[in-house]
Amino acid sequence: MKEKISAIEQEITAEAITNGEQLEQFRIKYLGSKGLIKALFADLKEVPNEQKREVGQLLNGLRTKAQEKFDSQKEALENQDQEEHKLDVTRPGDAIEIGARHPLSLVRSEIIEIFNRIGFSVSEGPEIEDDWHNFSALNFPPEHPARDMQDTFFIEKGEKEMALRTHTSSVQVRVMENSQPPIRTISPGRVYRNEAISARAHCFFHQVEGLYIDKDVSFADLKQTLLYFAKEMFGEKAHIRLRPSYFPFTEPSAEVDVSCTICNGKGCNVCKYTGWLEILGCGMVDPNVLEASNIDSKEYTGFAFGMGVERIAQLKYRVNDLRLYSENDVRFLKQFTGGI
Ligand code: 2U9
Repeated sequence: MKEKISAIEQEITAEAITNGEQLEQFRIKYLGSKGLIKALFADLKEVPNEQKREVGQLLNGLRTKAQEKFDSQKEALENQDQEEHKLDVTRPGDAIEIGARHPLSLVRSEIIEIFNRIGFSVSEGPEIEDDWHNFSALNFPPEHPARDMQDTFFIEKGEKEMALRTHTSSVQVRVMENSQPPIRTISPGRVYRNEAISARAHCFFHQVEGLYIDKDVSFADLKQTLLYFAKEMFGEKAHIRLRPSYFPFTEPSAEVDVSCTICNGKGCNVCKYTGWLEILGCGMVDPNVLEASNIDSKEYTGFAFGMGVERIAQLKYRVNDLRLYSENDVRFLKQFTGGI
């Protein structure tokens, strides 16, 4: 028995432990419930009584030695592990790529800031609209082609037929219904049209529409407001011209061109040698539209305008394909300044 104890003691001293796996094998072999030391303790009953005390002390010493080796090796391995995974703060850091704001978001913010400076607030509203707010309240006759399936995405929502809004004028109808003049607001937002997707058309795009209603609002007020906008957006040298047009919700109506920002009106391939670029539509709010939202058209007049954010961004950044705005190609998105 004494020889066995001595042999195991030497074995323990010689045991090399360099990893967690070996440490566990050591524990099982010597300290486990089916290990060598446990077995020796079981054999103690065979030892003659006069030697029991001495052998028992030797066995206790053996167990302590195995336990101490186990504990010290465990600690050494843990320290080694920590050393290997220590953070080296002197290493050069990994660069984090900084994103860029989407060009439409940049232009939308710029338009909002320009109109905020002259007292226009921002109004928002639902993208799923009823016929009244998208068409009827805006003086669209029942048979107007814009209501057609070709132009509008209709949705069945409960009992009522609804549609994806085709313009943000619907938001302004809601503003008129819920407040009385003076009203001076712009409504930016996404709108939907049932069109085949191409470089020049998309099934959704973004608008900013404006509405100003008060006593004595005139066409001259409209013209000056739009000239201010054009100069702020395209530079001090910008001029505008208005061409007569037609919209159901405004009378009279006009389309607005800005002098070409590339050639300053001399003529180039961007403006197709006309010197002008179309940027928005506008007009005096039709009295029928005021009355439909309970605003007295004898007391109040108003002007309205609408522009496509994609169109303004296209002129500002020379984007020649509308699809680029929604394809999320980082090579395109990285080109616009403005940070996050
Ligand atoms: C109310 C009354 C009238 C908003 C207007 C336009 C003219 C216009 C187009 C520009 C390019 C739409 O994005 S586009 O395709 N818009 O030409 N929008 S006047 O008139 C309103 C708005 C609200 C209550």
